[in-house]
Amino acid sequence: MLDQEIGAGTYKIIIAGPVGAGKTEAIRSLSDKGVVTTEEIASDGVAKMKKTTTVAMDYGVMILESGEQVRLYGTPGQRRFDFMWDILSENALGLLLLLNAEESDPVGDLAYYLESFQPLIKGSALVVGVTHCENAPWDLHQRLSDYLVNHNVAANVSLVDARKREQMQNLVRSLVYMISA
Ligand SMILES: Nc1nc2c(ncn2[C@@H]2O[C@H](COP(=O)(O)OP(=O)(O)OP(=O)(O)O)[C@@H](O)[C@H]2O)c(=O)[nH]1
Ligand SMILES: [Mg+2]
Repeated sequence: MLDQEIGAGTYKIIIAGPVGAGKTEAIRSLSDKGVVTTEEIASDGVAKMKKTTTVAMDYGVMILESGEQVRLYGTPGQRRFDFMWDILSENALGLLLLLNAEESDPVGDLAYYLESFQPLIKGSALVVGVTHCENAPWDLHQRLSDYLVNHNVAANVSLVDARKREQMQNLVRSLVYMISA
């Protein structure tokens, strides 16, 4: 796979979350090298939401100020491709979970992804970014943070826009900081 030669000075992190949360967009914003995407024309319910959807993975590389590389692996949001989640998670050091504030139940989505990625989260670090926040309910950030605290998960929640490179860089930097702490 693409992570064959992972060694000192490289971090592998996973970007996961529901359809349309902005995982592919985040990798495009973050990557300092050409990105690999596997986007196909969306069908079924997803087509109502957006034109294309990730069917296998996204890949990009962010270079830190230290020269270290962060290899970014984006998962497909659609649950019918969830077999890719475990495959991509192998040897990963952290999870950047993107939630979409415009979904009907972002706290339910958080619960679902904590459960689905439990093996990765248990042995690594987690940060949560909430996208599409323009019209988010005022208490969404608090409800997500409370859920994490109540379930003994150490992770920060940030409101972000996946199209904004600097905001996404800050999320990745905080994840790398947690990994190396
Ligand atoms: N308004 C707004 N649009 C965003 C934000 N983040 C991402 N988008 C847009 O949302 C759309 C969907 O983003 P994608 O990156 O394709 O979503 P994805 O998470 O990869 O979705 P799947 O591959 O289907 O799982 C794109 O048009 C993005 O530009 C945000 O914070 N605000
Ligand atoms: Mg995608």
